[in-house]
Amino acid sequence: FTRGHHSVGIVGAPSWKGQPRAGVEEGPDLIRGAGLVEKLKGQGCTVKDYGNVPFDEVASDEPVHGVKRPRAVGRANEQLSNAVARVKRDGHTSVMLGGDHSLAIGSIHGHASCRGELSVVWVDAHADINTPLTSPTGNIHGQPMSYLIHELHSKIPTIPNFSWLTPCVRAKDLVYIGLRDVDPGEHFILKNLNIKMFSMTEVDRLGIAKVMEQTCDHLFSRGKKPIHLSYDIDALDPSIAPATGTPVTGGLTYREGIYITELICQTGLLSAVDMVEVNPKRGGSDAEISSTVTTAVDLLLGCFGRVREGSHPPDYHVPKP
Ligand code: 4U7
Ligand code: MN
Ligand code: MN
Ligand code: MN
Repeated sequence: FTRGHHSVGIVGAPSWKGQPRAGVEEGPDLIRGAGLVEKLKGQGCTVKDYGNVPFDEVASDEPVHGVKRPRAVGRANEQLSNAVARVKRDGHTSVMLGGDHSLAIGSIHGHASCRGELSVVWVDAHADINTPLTSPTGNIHGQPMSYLIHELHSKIPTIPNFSWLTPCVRAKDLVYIGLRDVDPGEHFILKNLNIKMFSMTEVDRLGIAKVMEQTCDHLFSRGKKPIHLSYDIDALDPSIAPATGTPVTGGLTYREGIYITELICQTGLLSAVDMVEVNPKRGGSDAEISSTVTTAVDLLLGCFGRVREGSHPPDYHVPKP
């Protein structure tokens, strides 16, 4: 009963093979354990939990073009794409719980396979647009956007178990918010393709309200497409969300992070969300883990109608004594 009725389909993606640190595969169950489904229902959403995707085993998985665990990540994302396509066919807004950020390959591909052209809002300390050949680490969680962008197709080498994937996002339909750790190859790509980005410098200069205004102006100037919000918890400052694999100091405040979700919700165009890179094994204490997980839940609640001013059902009346 806040800002209309949302129908949400949850997919757990306990992926970790896009990066080297154990623990991120526990993200989906941890976020559920913090009451996500109950809280969404409590704010008037219909929720269907599709469970965690059981990833197929891959026997041997030597690096290819420097890319680590390509076969496992390629196959997992094919499965994730199919899972999201099913959620979209069933008529829900898709919520994918990660897991490492390589899952965005399957999540965005599956979303686009059902809805066509998308707007992508990528909230992250990192741009995750290294190609296999620009990547300083070989970790696929730093590469997903490069596989998805039409304009980069010719720069992507052939990688085993990725033959199902075709690019589905235009550079002009992508906006970044929160960047503060961008590799040289990534920076070249962002500038060269003229991709809209609001680094932490722009967040400081403009304030988050103008950043969201300009994000919407940019995306809607060519017509309104369904929005795919890919939210890396490391976009937030490590003082709020420390339990993550690649924390970077100087991030978004809790309030800025929540404001982004409130504004995206208000567009009425949100069609899929990823919430990724929550890693309990990277938290230094229970308090650090729970503040990270609680923040992830709060961001998702903001995506689905929670507003800080409070709300009431349309038939509410003040009890008479
Ligand atoms: B995350 C990095 F080199 N850019 O490519 C890389 F700094 O999904 C980090 O945003 C990527 O957390 C971080 O490996 C991926 C590195
Ligand atoms: Mn990141
Ligand atoms: Mn990321
Ligand atoms: Mn990270």
